[in-house]
Amino acid sequence: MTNSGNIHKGWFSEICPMWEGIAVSLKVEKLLYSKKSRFQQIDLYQTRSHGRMLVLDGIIQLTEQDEFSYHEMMAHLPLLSHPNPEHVLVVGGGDGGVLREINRHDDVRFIDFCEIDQEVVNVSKQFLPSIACGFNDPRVTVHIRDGAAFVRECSGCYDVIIVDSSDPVGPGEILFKSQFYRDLKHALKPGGLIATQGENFFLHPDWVEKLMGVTRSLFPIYAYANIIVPTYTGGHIGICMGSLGPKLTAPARPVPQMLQSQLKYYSPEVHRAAFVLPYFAEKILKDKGV
Ligand code: SPM
Repeated sequence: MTNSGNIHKGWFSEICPMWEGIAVSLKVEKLLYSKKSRFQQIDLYQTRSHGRMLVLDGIIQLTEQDEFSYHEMMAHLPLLSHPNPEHVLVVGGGDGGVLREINRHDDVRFIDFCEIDQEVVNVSKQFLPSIACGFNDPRVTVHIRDGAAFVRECSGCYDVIIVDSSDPVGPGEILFKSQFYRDLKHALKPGGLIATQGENFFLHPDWVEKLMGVTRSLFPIYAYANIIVPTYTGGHIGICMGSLGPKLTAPARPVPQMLQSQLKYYSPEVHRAAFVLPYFAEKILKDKGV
């Protein structure tokens, strides 16, 4: 089995200098796809226990077994925090998982989807059909280009912007800069809100502090939510949220029964609970004025 380098005796390990000394490992049975695109190394594995797994530059982006937790929360927390989200932008998330979840909302009328790497979309459509199933929805316009540049050109366009980035190494790095957050704010309609991939407070308290510090400096309402994702190193990941109006920590409206019946992770109770952080994480944010 050839690969991006982190295979030993049939086990893939996610080894990364950003989380030195710790790695998630999955037993893999077959490498289904492996190619370097213009932007990154893309690998797609069949795992023993977690279905198929998408890996970019050696970092796990999703497994079929637990992708629902991240994708549901990245989409439904912001969309259900907004009273009437009609215009939505997704930056990143070329696998289509967040898009699939947004499409479940009948009240959303227009979705711009901006991903830098066409190859990630192609591979996901080919190998992850249950995830990359939303691209043909008539409400969706796909833009294959740099998300930071796309956002910079928008002014007052969106009710909700969701940034499903990889980690701040490689092509995702620019999506963690303060200027990008300023551009996100500028791209919102009055009363709009953003949700961005917010890293992990066990492994990266410095990143969480930085992202929440920027969010706090720009938005009158801000909050950090927590999601359990067993196959991300550290076992969880956060969402940084900033709002120009709606409160974030509870749903703004009832969850339609049809929507709830399709979900496995999100519920109104989980929405509220996601913002309750362990004492040390709360303290990190408070001590830094966040
Ligand atoms: N649609 C799936 C894309 C996933 N985007 C987030 C990936 C983050 C992976 N690394 C998490 C490591 C936690 N330190």
